Amino acid sequence: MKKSVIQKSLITLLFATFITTAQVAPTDQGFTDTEDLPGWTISNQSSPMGDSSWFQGTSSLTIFTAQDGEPDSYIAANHRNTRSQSGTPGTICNYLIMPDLGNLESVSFYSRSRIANNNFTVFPDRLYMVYSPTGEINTGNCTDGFGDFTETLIVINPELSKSSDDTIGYPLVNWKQFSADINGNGRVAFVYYVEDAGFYGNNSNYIGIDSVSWVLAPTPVSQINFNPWK
Ligand SMILES: [Ca+2]
Repeated sequence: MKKSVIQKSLITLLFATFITTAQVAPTDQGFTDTEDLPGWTISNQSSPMGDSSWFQGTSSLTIFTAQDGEPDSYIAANHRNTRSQSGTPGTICNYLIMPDLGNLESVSFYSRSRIANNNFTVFPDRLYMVYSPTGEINTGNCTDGFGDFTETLIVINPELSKSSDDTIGYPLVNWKQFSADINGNGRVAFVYYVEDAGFYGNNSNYIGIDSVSWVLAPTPVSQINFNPWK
């Protein structure tokens, strides 16, 4: 082997090592494994409390598959977040709180719901994206507020419409992307909030969230550890 080829190989190897050892903070979450979500917090405040919370999506084609990645790689919640009884529906109020990510510029994600198993009926779903400016993550019961999450950034299907028009109701057939500007250090949460919900309710079925991504604000020069004297 010529010397120049050996040198070139060595440089390539060193560069590859540098690339694989460089620590880059993640800027997205694709929900490959919802049991392994470092820094994410789940808080189900539904009333009455149900037997499900946020869980791994399903790969079943008859429900729906992920927006991106493996078929089940999304996070889901459903009408069983509350335990309703005949004549007394429940209120779903289930938080999926993002980690403390620092100074956020914006957050985007995909979401969708589905038409019922009879391929006809719509049990409307609703999702809030809310923001805690202080970074505290105490949760409210939804009916009286969202606790520390005092700012509402996005509401998907605010009026619990059964419309198949995804500019009015929840996207029922395809995933749709949503995004919001944040410009702050607080915490962001998704809240599955549906009244008259549960198996016996007129509302709530099954929703998914996938491909959450975020943009961090550039570090201001004043915050860089730069000493003007030496
Ligand atoms: Ca995914």
